[in-house]
Amino acid sequence: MCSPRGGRGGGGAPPPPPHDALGAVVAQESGFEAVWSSSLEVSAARCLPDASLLSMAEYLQAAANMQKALSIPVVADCDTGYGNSMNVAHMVHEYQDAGITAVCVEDKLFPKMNSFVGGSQALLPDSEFAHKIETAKAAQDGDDFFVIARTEALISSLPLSEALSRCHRYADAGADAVLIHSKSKKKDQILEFLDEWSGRLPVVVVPTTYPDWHIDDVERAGVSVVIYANQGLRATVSSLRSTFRSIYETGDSTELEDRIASVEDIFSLQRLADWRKLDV
Ligand code: SPV
Ligand code: MG
Repeated sequence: MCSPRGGRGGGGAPPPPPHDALGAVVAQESGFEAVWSSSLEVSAARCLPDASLLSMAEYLQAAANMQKALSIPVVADCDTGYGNSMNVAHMVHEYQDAGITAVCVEDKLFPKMNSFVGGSQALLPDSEFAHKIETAKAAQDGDDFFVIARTEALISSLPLSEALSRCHRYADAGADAVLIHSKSKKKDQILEFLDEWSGRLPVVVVPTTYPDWHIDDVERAGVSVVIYANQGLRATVSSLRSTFRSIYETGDSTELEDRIASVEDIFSLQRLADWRKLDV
C-alpha cells in the first residue's frame, strides 16, 4: 500500500502492500491512492522467502491481478529488475503491456535477499545500476510510466554520502523518483538524506522499522510517497492465526462471527452484483 504525498483528502497518500487483488481492493477502499505490489508479500503468499525465488512472470501476474481489480495504480516492486539490463528492458515491456504504470528497481545484486534479513547485502556498482535505469526509461513506451530507483546503500550499512551519490547518479540516469530504504529504528537517517537531497526528485520511503512517523510529518519533511510495505501481510497473519486458533480451541466459530467479515462483505468486494447482471 502506498500513500502519495498529500493523500487523505489533501492530495496524495502512499500505498499499503496487499499480496493479492482482494487485499489491494481493501487498500483502495481505505482511501490509499496507490498499491504496492510487494516482493515480500507476493513471496510470502506462496510461503516462500523474498529471495528472487519467484520468476518475473509470477511477480508480474500478482501485480497485474491487483491492477485489474483496482482503479488506482499499482506500484510494482520489481526487485533488481530480475537480472541484467536486458532483463530490465524485458520487464518494462511486460509490465507496461499488463497495464502497470509504475515500477521500482533496487541496486542490490541478483539474486537478492529481503532487506531486513541480516548478513551481507551486496550492491551493484552504481554505474551498472544507473545503466539499468537508463535502459528502463529507454524501454518504456510513451510518457506514462514511472521508474523508481531504489538504493539499498543504508541497508548495506554504507554511509549516507554513498546513498546520496547513488541517488544523484540514478537521477542523472533518468529515474522519476528515488526510494531511500533504511533498516534504522529511527527516521533520523532519512531526515538527514532529505536535508541533503534538497528535493531534486520525489523521494519514496518505507517506514517499516521506524513506524512512529505520522504521515503529515512525513509530508512536511519532503517525502512524496510512503510505502506501508508489509503491515497488510502482518495483520493478515495475526488475524488468521487468532481466528484458526479460536475455532480449534472453542470447537465452533460463534465467538468470532461479529469480528470477521461477513460472506456478503466478500461478495461485495468481488462485485458479485455487477457480475450477476451479465447472467441474463
Ligand atoms: C517489499 O515489500 O518487498 C519491499 C520492502 O521491497 S522490504 O521488505 O522492506 O524490502
Ligand atoms: Mg521487495
